[in-house]
Amino acid sequence: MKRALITGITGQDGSYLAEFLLHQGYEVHGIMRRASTFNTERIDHFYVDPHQAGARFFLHFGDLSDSSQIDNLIYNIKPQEIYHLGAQSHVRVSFDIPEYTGDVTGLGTTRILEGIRRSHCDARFYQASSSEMFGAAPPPQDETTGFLPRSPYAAAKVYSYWMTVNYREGYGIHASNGILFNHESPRRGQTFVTRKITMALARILAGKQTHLYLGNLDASRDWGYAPDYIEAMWKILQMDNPGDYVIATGQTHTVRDFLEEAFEYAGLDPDSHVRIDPKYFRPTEVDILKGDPSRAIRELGWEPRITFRELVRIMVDADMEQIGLEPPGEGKRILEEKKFKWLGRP
Ligand code: NAP
Ligand code: F7E
Repeated sequence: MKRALITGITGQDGSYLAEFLLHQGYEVHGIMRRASTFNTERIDHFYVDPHQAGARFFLHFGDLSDSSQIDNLIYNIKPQEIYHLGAQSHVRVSFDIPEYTGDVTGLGTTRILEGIRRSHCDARFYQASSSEMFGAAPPPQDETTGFLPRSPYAAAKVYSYWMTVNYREGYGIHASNGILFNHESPRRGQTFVTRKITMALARILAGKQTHLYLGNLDASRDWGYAPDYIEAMWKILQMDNPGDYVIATGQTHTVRDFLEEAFEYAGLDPDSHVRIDPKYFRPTEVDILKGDPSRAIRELGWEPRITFRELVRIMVDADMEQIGLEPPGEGKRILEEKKFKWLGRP
């Protein structure tokens, strides 16, 4: 039985990946912060008592700022695959806490890579690199595009990207970067713009909120569906040789497009409810991201299955249902059709 170790297990991607790997027959170990005891909502539905016979899911306390515990966990668990997804992942917040972001999102990666090197463990390593690293580089962005980071978050991810490449080339570690463009879902954190929109929409429909305050509506992002992208992470680590892959849909839409698509689907007029608040603007913005996933399609045999329009419907349906409303239902139907067999709940 293969053993995987996941950092960021309580996050959007960590929760989906754990579910996917358990479905593939893996033993899954996740690292969570002490504070995450109260933030296990995304993994509660597949948590089983680790003392139960045949249990394959184990949680361990740890923090990316604490190398001794990371070393212990890697040494004791001896995983065959490590998916490093933990990070201070919010771009806007990284301007407020740049030093912390550098420590956790940047140096945290080095702590894991050093743990692998020092323990002589032959784990394959996946680094959660980001399209934010491209920053101001004109689209379309692929594996050959130079990085022009536009935030402390992006700069920390560029550092982690290069540390991953250096440990691969210097020490022969099977270390890969998945350069993932924005991917969203009903499990997306509530302060990222897509989820902020779909949650506010549901709350407005339920009469719990009247207005939604947003920042720059003109930014364009290449938005995909998180469970699609989780499968790409796994495929990257199954390759005989490590490498770096752009994972994207190849389509780009503005924040305004997302807003209008969501409100129209739910039968509301955004102009009556949306207001602009300058506090959500960033000191430096990434204007447009549009990935070229040709290499992943060619070498990994990976392709996104959910379109932008479908993603919006999946997210609106889920948030309406969560607040106790009857959703239009197209999103639920799309998920049933596309059959992500390993998905316990959206
Ligand atoms: P997320 O929902 O924000 O999850 C981040 C995870 O990291 C959470 O489990 C969080 O734990 C954990 N974490 C934060 N600080 C930590 C620390 N000091 N020590 C240990 N764990 C810590 O992020 P996501 O959307 O799943 O993204 C996963 C990874 O992919 C991140 O590295 C992100 O930067 C990167 N990425 C995301 C996207 C995207 O569009 N989603 C695109 C490209 C790359 P708590 O629950 O305790 O907060
Ligand atoms: O912003 C604009 C904002 O915070 C998207 C992370 O997962 O993806 C994510 O980073 C756009 C930006 O995601 C609001 O200015 C307008 O242009 O949802 P976001 P992000 O910054 O693209 C990348 C790939 C990652 O790696 C990151 O970890 O939307 N925007 N109004 C707003 N954004 C937010 N959050 N809130 C607003 O009110």
